[in-house]
Amino acid sequence: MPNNAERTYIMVKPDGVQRGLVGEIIARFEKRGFKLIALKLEHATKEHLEKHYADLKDKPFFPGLIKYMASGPVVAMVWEGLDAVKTGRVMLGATNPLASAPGTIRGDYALAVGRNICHGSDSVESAEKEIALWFPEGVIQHTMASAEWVF
Ligand code: RTP
Repeated sequence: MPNNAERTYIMVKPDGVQRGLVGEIIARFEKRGFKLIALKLEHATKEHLEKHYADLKDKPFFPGLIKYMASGPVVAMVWEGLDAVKTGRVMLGATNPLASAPGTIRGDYALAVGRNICHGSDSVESAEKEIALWFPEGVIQHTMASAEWVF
C-alpha cells in the first residue's frame, strides 16, 4: 500500500442490495480512483451485526438497526486510496439522507435514516476493526497495471 493511502470498509446495506444499487456504488468508488481490495456478499447474523454496531448498543434504534441489517445480504468491501476513510464518508453523504447533499450516494438514492443504503468507516481505527471483523480470512495483495496516480 502506498504511504499516502489508507483503507476503508464500505458496505452496501440490505436495502441497497434489494434496490439494485450495488453496481452503482461500486462504480462510484472505481471512477473516483479507489482500488478494490476485497468484496463479498454476506447475509450476516445478528451476533455479527451486534459486533459491527457495538458502539450503538445503548441507542433506542439499535434493535431496529440490527433487524434491518439482518433482513438480507450485504455487500462487504474494502477500498484503498488517498484519504479513503474521509473521502468515502463524503461520497456516502450525511447519515440522515434528509441532510445528504445531492450528488452523494445517500443524497441521490435515500430518504430515511433507517434505510440509508450504505455504510462507511468513520476513522482509520474503525476501518481496521471493521475490516478484521468482516474479512477475518484476510484480504489478498494485488497490484493493478495502472498509472501511479490511481491509488
Ligand atoms: P453507518 O455506521 O451505517 O455508516 O452510519 P453512520 O456512521 O453515518 O451513523 P451512526 O450514527 O453510526 O449510525 C449507524 C446507522 O444506524 C442507523 N440509524 N438510525 N435515529 C435513527 O433511527 C437512526 N440513527 C442512526 C442508520 O442506518 C445509521 O447509518
